[in-house]
Amino acid sequence: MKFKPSIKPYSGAAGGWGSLEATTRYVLDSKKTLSNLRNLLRVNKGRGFDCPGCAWGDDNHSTFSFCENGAKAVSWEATRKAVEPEFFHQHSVTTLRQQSDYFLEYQGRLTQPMRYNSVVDRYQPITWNEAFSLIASHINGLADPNQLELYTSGRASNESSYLYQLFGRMLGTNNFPDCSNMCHEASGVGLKQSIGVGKGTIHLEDFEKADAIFVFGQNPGTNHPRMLHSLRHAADRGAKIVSFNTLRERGLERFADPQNPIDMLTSKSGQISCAYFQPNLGGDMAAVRGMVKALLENHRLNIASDKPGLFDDAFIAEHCAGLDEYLAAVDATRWEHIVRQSGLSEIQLRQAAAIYQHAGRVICTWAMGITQHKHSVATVREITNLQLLFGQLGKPGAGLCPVRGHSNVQGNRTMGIDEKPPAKFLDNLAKHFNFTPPRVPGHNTVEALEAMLRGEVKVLLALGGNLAAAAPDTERTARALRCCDLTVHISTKLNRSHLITGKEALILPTLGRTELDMQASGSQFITVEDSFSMVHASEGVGKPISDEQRSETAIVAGIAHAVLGDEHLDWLELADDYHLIRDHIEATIPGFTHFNQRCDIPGGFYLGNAAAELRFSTPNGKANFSHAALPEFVIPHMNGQQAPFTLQTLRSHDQYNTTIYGLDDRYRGVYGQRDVLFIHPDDMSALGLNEGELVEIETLWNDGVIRKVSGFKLVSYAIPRGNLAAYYPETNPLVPLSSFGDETHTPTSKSIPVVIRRCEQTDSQRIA
Ligand SMILES: Nc1nc2c(c(=O)[nH]1)N[C@H]1C(S)=C(S)[C@@H](COP(=O)(O)OP(=O)(O)OC[C@H]3O[C@@H](n4cnc5c(=O)[nH]c(N)nc54)[C@H](O)[C@@H]3O)O[C@H]1N2
Ligand SMILES: Nc1nc2c(c(=O)[nH]1)N[C@H]1C(S)=C(S)[C@@H](COP(=O)(O)OP(=O)(O)OC[C@H]3O[C@@H](n4cnc5c(=O)[nH]c(N)nc54)[C@H](O)[C@@H]3O)O[C@H]1N2
Ligand SMILES: [Mo]
Repeated sequence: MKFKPSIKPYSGAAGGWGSLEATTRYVLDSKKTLSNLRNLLRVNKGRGFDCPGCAWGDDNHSTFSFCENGAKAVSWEATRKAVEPEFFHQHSVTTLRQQSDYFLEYQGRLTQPMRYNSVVDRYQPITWNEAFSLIASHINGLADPNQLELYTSGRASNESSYLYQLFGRMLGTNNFPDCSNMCHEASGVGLKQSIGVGKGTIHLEDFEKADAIFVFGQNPGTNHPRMLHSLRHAADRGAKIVSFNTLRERGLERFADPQNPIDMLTSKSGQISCAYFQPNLGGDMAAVRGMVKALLENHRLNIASDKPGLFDDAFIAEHCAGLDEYLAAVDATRWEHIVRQSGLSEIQLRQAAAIYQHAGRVICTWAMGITQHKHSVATVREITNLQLLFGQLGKPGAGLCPVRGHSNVQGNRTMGIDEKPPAKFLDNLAKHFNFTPPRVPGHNTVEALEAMLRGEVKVLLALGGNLAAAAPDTERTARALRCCDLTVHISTKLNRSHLITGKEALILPTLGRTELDMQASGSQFITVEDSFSMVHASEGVGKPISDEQRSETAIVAGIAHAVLGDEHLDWLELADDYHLIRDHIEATIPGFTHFNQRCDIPGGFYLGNAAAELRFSTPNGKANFSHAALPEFVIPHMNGQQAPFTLQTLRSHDQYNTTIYGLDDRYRGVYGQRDVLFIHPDDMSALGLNEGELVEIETLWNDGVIRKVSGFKLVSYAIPRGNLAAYYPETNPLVPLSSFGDETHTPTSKSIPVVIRRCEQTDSQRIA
């Protein structure tokens, strides 16, 4: 990069000129400026294509709505740069492995199917038919279908993921590890236990009606920039926005709307949060418990003086179970425990409780700061408890809102990308397609990697994503992938997972969501589901860079056809016309009645959410309060010993997961570099270290394995003492594969027990 690394605290608001400037820089940097702009204009309009950025909902009232990071995602995909066979001829896989993730993706779009030749250590061109035959010969040679893993990343469309899961189940496996296992799994598991449905209960419009919005463990300024519009509008009309975030995040403090000319001309920026609390990593369950303790006290005081209590007694009596046990757990939790674990004072938590108490309608949102801990399910359920006490379900302007990551990760689950599929779903498949689906649960991501390490997996198929870089314990993950006989990646861009191969490996180049998808019956659209359970169509407009690229749906159909033939299903016919796939979806998944017709509804259609209508599909038919005790320690630790620091791994402003667009993190004031470690200035001086010095970070874990990265520059930051933050995926080597969430297997990417020491030099290469 041409920029000199620097640290410069950011003084502006999130959004604003900085955001527009950065957007245009990305658009102009790519060589296809005009069509990029045209693409941008079509994002989220008419049928157009769905923004491949995040899973936030679309506001159909605004005429021109895109965000800086959506613009980056679109122009990154629409580049004219191409990785041709000549590139692979020049570079061996071993030499490519020395390159950074940024370099790999920056080479451009994959254009032709490639097969790894281990003799010359290079990828070489192969035809589609040869690729499909190779896959078929491996899969048909398996002793057991469970020797296959089918990974999915959350950009895959409903149509391609539906075919993919059907293919796996017709083969006889439920091995569907996916990115969601590393992401919002705890939200699904926790919400299902509490309210019977693992999805959020609100509509986008509810942000216009809420009196207060509590944002837990989320950085929308970078990861869901369009959410800032909703927060800003809510704040402008007087709603209280309360943030719980370990770091001071600019987007949660102030926001100038880059699409509002008045804001831009007057440099006006709106305050977002009226209160900002910085809990310890993993401290949110304690924080919410503290709020409830304060609210319960006020509730009882009211009742003692013959005033109405605070809680919604009628709602609780009609819809909930487990109140007494929960209140007993709250009574049994001591303030000392709450304060120590949350890192917030009793006064602060009483303040937060007071804001909650005086708001009629409350939305709670959350993301990775809540879900990537050991006790994440308990934390999601604690947030739900708070909402249930006040009857914040089934009314406008109120509810639960896990803000999803990948643009179609929620849709993937709806389509059956699920290693533990509900029995009813399998029954529907069995009946409609007349086969016997497997009933034994399959592997999630961590279990899949462990099975690979044990030598039990022969073939890995990956529908998108970058498992090698996204999964924890980088070195063990690499070893796991190398244990496979065949690894196959359906991808748009070159990434690390292509370079850590099984004995054999294939790269299958696919069209992106922004591109025209022409099949035998004409141009195809696909569908996706956002965080608000809205399903809508998406149709690409850009001309593909190569005739050899195929759509994900066509590739999955091609693989299924080669492996299974067309005895059960005419796979290739389905790829010719996606309407036929949607007919099968309609016949097997509730909520998709008249699916094809409803794809024409602008803005899409709502799938429905039983809990939002106060119907609870839990075993007792009620919304269930949980009554877990606060864990004694929230950070996984070895032998009862607390580590001096807890590290969270998070995203910079210039990245999309493992895709690194650039080396800046503007709102946090970091430029031209990524190997930085955010630390409280007093922690730095207590260790005799100085700003800008390089350190190594080592995980304290209980298996004797040394997990260490070095060359991280110290940056003093507004973060509570004892807490650290650094970017993912550079720090993935520090997350032990065996450290995961209770009931979820989600790697504990936000609570890694570590020590730090001064060091002299950088790791030039972290992945062997
Ligand atoms: N531009 C862009 N957009 C994206 C992505 C991207 O990489 N780039 N990724 C997409 C995906 S897959 C996802 S899942 C989402 C991720 O969206 P986020 O969850 O916002 O992502 P992270 O960067 O992991 O940020 C975690 C935030 O939670 C805070 N935090 C961490 N631990 C704790 C804690 O214990 N308590 C509290 N209260 N706060 C905590 C961190 O300080 C940080 O602000 O974004 C999606 N959108
Ligand atoms: N330490 C740490 N680890 C984490 C996290 C963390 O916060 N900290 N976050 C976790 C989370 S929330 C998630 S969701 C996972 C993400 O895990 P993944 O979803 O596996 O990773 P991505 O980086 O999103 O995948 C990027 C690759 O997808 C391919 N791609 C892009 N667009 C398309 C497309 O349209 N079709 C196809 N077929 N391929 C495409 C490109 O080749 C690109 O290189 O990482 C997890 N890992
Ligand atoms: Mo995610």
